[in-house]
Amino acid sequence: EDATNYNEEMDYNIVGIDAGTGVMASTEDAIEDYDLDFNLQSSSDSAMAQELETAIEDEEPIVVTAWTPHWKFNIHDIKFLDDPEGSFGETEDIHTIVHPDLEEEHPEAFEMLDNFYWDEDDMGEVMGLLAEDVEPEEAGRTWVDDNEDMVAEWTEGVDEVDGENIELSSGAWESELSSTAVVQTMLEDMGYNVNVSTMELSIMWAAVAEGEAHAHVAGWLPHTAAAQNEEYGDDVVDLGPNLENARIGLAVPEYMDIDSIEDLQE
Ligand code: PBE
Repeated sequence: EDATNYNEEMDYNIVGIDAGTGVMASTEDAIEDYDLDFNLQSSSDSAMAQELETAIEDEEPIVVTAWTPHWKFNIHDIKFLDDPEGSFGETEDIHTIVHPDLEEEHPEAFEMLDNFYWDEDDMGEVMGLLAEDVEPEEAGRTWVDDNEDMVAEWTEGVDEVDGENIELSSGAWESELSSTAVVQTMLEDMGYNVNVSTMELSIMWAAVAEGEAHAHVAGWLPHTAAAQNEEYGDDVVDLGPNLENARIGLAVPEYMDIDSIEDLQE
């Protein structure tokens, strides 16, 4: 079976997530860069995962927008397609982004957020719970209770507070729901009242820049959120990576006999 056959079977369709995300913008770029005869269908993280699951059950071809960390890479045999044109950038890091006043107004929260740093396996444990339909708050609590040593490192020497309010902005992607839930639990254990709002990517950045939120832990840089960083970067403080080696791209099931985005060309 060659790539052309797959394309017809897939109805020349790439299964995407919510419009406005970096991975969707990069997929539009890829369609141009590789001159692909494909439509990009927008949906949501969970709807895309559902379509992927159905295709895999039936061993049908499918191309999805993808990123790691994501639980679907642990549960399914799927692979990134090579991207020789670099439409999706290189591997990148997920940064913690805070409002410029946070350090002065809530120094304890600032310090903990500055210390927050984990890896793909840690995040994978929380995402695994979410994939089993555990609510984010409960998943965050479970992870914090199970990882006292790491938590102690992030809060070493940091004072507790008495009921100050902290607003976190987040996206509704499993990776961000996981990191945000852990940070929320940590802040609550320090004595904060924490409110989490999920919103679309640009709004999430704008909320921190405009002071409606104190922080988000979802800054995929330098590539995925390049446009948002360009627009809001001067009005926020970047506390650096909280997770390294993240990646976005297009992915297909292992049973598909293609390896590169170029194989989707006619
Ligand atoms: N993501 C997860 C988002 C940001 C976090 C990679 C799906 C995106 O902008 O593409």
